[in-house]
Amino acid sequence: KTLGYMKSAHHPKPVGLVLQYGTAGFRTCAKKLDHIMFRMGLLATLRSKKTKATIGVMVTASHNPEEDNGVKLVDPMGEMVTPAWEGYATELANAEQEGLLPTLKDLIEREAIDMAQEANVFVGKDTRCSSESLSKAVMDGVCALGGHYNGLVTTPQLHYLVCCQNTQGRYGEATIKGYYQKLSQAFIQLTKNVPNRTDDQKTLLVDGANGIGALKVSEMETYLKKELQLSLFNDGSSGKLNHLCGADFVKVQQRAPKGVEISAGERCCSYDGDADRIVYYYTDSASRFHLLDGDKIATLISTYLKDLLTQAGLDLQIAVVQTAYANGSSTRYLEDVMKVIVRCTKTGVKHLHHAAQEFDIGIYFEANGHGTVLFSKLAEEKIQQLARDSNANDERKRAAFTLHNTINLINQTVGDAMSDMLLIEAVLAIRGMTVQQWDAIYTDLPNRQLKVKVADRRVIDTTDAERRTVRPEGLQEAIDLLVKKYRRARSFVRPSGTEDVVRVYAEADTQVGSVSWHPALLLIYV
Ligand code: 16G
Ligand code: ZN
Repeated sequence: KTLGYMKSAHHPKPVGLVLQYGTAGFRTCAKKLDHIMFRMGLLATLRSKKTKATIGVMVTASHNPEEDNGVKLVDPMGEMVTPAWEGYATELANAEQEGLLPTLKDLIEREAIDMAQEANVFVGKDTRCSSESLSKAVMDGVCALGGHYNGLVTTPQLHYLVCCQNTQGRYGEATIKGYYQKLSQAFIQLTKNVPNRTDDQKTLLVDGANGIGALKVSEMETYLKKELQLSLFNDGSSGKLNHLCGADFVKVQQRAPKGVEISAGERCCSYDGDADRIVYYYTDSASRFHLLDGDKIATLISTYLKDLLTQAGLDLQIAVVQTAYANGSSTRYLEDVMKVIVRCTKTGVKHLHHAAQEFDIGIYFEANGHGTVLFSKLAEEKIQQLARDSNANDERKRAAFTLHNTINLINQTVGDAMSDMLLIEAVLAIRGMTVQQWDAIYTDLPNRQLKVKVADRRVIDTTDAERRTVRPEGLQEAIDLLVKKYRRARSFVRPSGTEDVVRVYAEADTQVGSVSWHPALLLIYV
């Protein structure tokens, strides 16, 4: 009763419907999600009692179409919920109506949850039509005493709020205003002494994907005191969410979004539907489109941080974490030219985040534009110490201050389009770089991404961070044979974690090479 379980009859589960807590939580067409939302409210309450901390629940389907929705849980430090609880989420979601109470009881017993413990849950939602009623369904599941309805927030804002709440304000003030203040102050500190910042450098075009990011970035703009001036497109006033716009569209289609008036050479960026991804781009004077994706962002940021560490004379280890989708040129540049450690993990933020935590400074980005930088406790302490050290010379101290402000500008809980945007803008300003110069750091290998519908995508099993298949037999050998024919070629096949499809990726040093293997090949094996 204390769980608000009694309301479950208002949120009945369609008999036989089975859903899984996947890479990004539950995600499907919004109509199927009411009972899932209610049950995630219940589960978040239990997780809160178990951890004795505030837990987050975000209602969004990110870059998916407007008709879809989804939900994911946020753990106390603002990170993704642990794998064991992902399993509980799936169990709870799939229990038929009469099995719900026994499943809950079983879970409470297994985790030895003290039901007298107070609970606190932060609930946020994106701008989808369905998010209104679905977030209310979550609140119905949250124990009436312990819920806080945050309303419209970006996904990274919710992660930030949860983290602040559980660290007694050490990470920042647990309000949206606190978020804007923290980021904008750091940005202004970083850019205020940059000589000769031109108007061009202060202006940026933003494609808000007609989503929550558009709403929130215009709220933030006033805090930036004209140090960055945004021309906002796809602000949600007329266009449809993620439709022909947004970071996912731009990355996959490799072309500019609809609704953005872009002139040659202008710097633009696109957010996705919940503002946890960002990609940059521009068109050149020959109207050619240039994309600066997560790999280019990771390279820019690591160059910047590496130089600052050198200036500060700090011996801290830097690593970049990527996935199989990282362009081969970026990996080569990072390893051979920059000489930083590069790690590759499976797709999905939680895997990258986890790997990045192993280093003093872990920069992680998926090629699709989701990413952030993590600083270890030790790294933060060393930087603070140097900034306060009266014996250190000016150059070292200045570098330490810059690092300190950079840390404040970064949302370390999760990839954040608004925070990443400010960081990139600050780096370009400090280094006096144009978007073209940034783009020229290395040249992407031509690449293509396709999806193929197969009878059962689960027959494909991968290894080596999804770069090779082990099943079905013969598939990897067939890919190897084709890839061998081209220079710097690479190709892989993996089952999607969010859609019922198989994804195919290929790259090579020529366009001809990169498309030469036809995804229909897959159908012979699958
Ligand atoms: C989700 C993941 C993203 C990943 C994408 C891949 C999170 C928060 N988001 O959007 O990191 O790149 O799924 O989807 O983890 P796929 O498995 O369908 O290719
Ligand atoms: Zn997203």
